[in-house]
Amino acid sequence: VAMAKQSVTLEVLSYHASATMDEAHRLRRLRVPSAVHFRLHDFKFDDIHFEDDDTLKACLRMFLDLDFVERFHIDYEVLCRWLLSVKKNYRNVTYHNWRHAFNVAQMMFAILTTTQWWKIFGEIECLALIIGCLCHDLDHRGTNNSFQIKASSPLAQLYSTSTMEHHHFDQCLMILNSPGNQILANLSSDDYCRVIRVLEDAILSTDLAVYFKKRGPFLESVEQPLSHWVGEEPRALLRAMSMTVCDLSAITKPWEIEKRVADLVSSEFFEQGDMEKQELNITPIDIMNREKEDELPMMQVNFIDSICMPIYEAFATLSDKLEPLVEGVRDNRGHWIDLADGS
Ligand code: 5BB
Ligand code: ZN
Repeated sequence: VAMAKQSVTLEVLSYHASATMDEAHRLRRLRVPSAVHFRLHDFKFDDIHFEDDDTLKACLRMFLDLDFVERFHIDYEVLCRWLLSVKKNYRNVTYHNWRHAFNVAQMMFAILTTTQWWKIFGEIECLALIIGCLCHDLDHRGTNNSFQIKASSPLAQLYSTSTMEHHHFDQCLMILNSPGNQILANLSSDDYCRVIRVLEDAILSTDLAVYFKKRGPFLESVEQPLSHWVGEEPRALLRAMSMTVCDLSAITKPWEIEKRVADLVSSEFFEQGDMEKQELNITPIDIMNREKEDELPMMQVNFIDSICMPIYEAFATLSDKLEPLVEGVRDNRGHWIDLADGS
C-alpha cells in the first residue's frame, strides 16, 4: 500500500515550493479588498467575473476575517504559497476544478458567518472546515469513485471505499507538509492533531455514500435546540452535513448560475461516459450517456428531491438565516420542471 501511494503522489511532491516561490512573493504584495467588496457573505455569490487572482485574494480575505492568520500565527507569505499550491493541484477538468473548490469554501464562509455557527465550532474546527472546502476535491480527474473501480485505477487499489476522497485528503496533507506551504507550522501539537483529524473527517464526508450514512441520524436531530449541537458527536455530524451542503450549493443559486453549473456537471459526466464506452467497452449509466441528454432536467428534479431538498430544509430548521438556500432550491426545481415539461 505504501508503495502504491508513493507512485501516486511522489511525482508531484517536491516542485510546489520552488515553482510558486515568485508567485507567492507577488501575491503577498497585492492589496486584499474587503469581504463586502467580494460579496463573500452572499449566498447568491457568483465567481464568473473573478480573475484567478481575485479568487486567491478572496481566500486571503476569508482567512483574515475569520482571524486565522492572527490566531494561528500563520506566516502570510506561506499562506499565499499554500493557496497557490492548492489551486495548482486542481486539474483543468470541466467541473471538479479550482473554481468549484473556491465556491464551496465561499459558501462555508457565508454559512459560518451568517448563522454565527463559528461560535459552535470554534476556531480550530472552522479552520479545518475552510481548509477542507478548499482541498476537498484536490487532483480530481473528472471521474467518480465507481470509474476508479471499473478502470482498476491505482487509486482504487489503494482505497476500496471513498476512493477519490481519500486521495483528495492525501493531496491535502502532501501540500500542508511541503516546505514553504506549512500554514499549520505554528500550531501547538494538540491543535495541529485536532485540525488534521477534523480535516480528514470533513473531506471524507464529501463522499455521497458517507452523506447517506450520516443523513438519517442528522435528520432525526434537527428539532433539537441549539445547545444540543454543542456536544462532540452532534457537532461532528453538523460539520459533515455542512460539507455536503456547501459541496452541492450550486443547486441553491439563482437560476442563471445553477443552469451554467449544471451544464458543467453534465459535461463532465458525459466525458466520463465517453471514456467508459471507448476505453472500458461498457455502456455508461444514463446520467453519463450523451444519448440521454434530454433527461437531464428530470434527473436534476430527482437529484433535488432525493439528495438536496431534505438537507437544505433541515439546515433551515436549524437556522432560519439559511431559509434563502431552501428558496433557491425550490426555485430551481420549478425551472427544471418547466424544462422537463418542454416549455
Ligand atoms: C447522484 C448520485 N450518483 C451516484 C448517481 C446520480 N445521482 S443523481 O441521480 O442524483 C444525479 C445528480 C443525476 C444527475 C446529476 O447531474 C446531471 C447534470 C446530478 C447532479 N449532481 N446534479 C448537480 O447539479 C450536481 Br452539483 C451534482 C453533484 C455532482 C458531484 C457529485 C458528488 C456529490 C458529493 C456530495
Ligand atoms: Zn466537490
